[in-house]
Amino acid sequence: MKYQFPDNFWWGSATSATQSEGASLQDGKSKNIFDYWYDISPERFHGQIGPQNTSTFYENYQQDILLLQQLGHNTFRTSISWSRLIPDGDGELNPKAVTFYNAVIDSLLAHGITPFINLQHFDMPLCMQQKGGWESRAVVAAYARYAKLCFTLFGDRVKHWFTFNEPIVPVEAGYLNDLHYPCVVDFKRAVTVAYHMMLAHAKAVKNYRELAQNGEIGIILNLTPTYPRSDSSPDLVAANQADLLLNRSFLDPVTKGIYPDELVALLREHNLLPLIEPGDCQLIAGGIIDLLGVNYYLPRRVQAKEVPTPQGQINTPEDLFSFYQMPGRKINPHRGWEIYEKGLYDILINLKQNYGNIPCYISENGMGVEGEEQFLTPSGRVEDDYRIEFIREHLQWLHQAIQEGSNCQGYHLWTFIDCWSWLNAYKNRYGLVRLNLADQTRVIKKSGYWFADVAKQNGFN
Ligand code: BGP
Repeated sequence: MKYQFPDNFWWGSATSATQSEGASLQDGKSKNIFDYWYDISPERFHGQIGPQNTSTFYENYQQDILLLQQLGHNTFRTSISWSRLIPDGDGELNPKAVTFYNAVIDSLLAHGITPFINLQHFDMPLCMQQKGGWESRAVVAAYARYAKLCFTLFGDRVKHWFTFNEPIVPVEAGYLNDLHYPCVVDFKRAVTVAYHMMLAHAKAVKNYRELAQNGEIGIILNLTPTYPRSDSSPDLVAANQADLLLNRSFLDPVTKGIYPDELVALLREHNLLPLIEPGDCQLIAGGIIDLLGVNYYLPRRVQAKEVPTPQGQINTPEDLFSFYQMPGRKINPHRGWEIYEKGLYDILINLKQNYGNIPCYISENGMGVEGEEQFLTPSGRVEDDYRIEFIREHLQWLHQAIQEGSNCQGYHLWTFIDCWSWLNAYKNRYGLVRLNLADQTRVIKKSGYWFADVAKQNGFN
């Protein structure tokens, strides 16, 4: 069978500033929260490897863009580092950063690759975190100014913008689960962080539309589909609450301009509502996106709590429901994540049926594998057939969704080159290109050649 994708389908990959640029404190860049956290708690990072150098895109972007071309990319997403562009968060531009991002954008375009630019990928400038981070409305205003500066500087050439990557991650990892700095565990503060990120998103969208630059603006969400353990009423309630808190808290406002009533009621019931100021609802209503990026790695399986948490003692979302491991699940043992290819299809059909079939694309999907050196051939190439299989099986479900009318316009892999991961450093390799950490050389893996061929044929057999 031939899996043929629509004309002009986007084939590419995604990365982020912190995970690829390196030069984390060079040429005027100030610290972001990961630079700082590594300074004070290196033991929280796998192998005690921090974000200083990552995959050296800052130095080697020209070489990397040539690789992207070899990998058949017609599109590529990265992010701008706020702490590189505006080192004090809210003041002067860093001219070296402007030169760098201009060079990257121009080089991508010169090689026939459309740049997709994201404004924030977990990397809050430290100075902004010290002013309260997303708990502060002043930081929301500074972000909106930063966004506007980006549009003004680069919007003549960049026509696909994203306000955030996975905004739920700073909420969960930074304010609920003690996984990212600032390592707070506080449900009410987490809700405020999420709400303020939504206000920041809506302000950026407003600024973008006022400039009338004739492009698209969106957001990238990790729409982890939620599956209840069973059809019993408590399991269904638990799954619905997880979905409201972890998916629809961003998906609904960015696509419908309004939060789900059920979510508002749930937050009110547990005294978790944030401070809502006059004008907020109008602002959020204006934040409806043009394009949705969907990151998909794994499903979320949910069951009711064995013993319900007493009213008044709800301190984290997991006081409302429990996660559930499906017996016999397929798993990527390196990352500990279930592999469930059909989840991609379920997300796209949900967007079609319940979200007006909004234009979207798969903005991240991929497989991190530890110890890939064992698959190196004598010529130095990684024979990563497992990655090819992973991508192919997801693309088959994506194709099925498109056949059924999904408005999905592309597929971006995480990621083109093995890169530094927030907690796992280089433990799990995700790239189509192997990065040799000792000398920074780059060698295309078997999956890279396969991916380039799929992109060229706009499909596969
Ligand atoms: C996504 C992030 C990426 C990337 C990826 C892989 O959630 O947007 O930045 O890191 O996950 O996850 P990890 O690096 O944790 O293995």
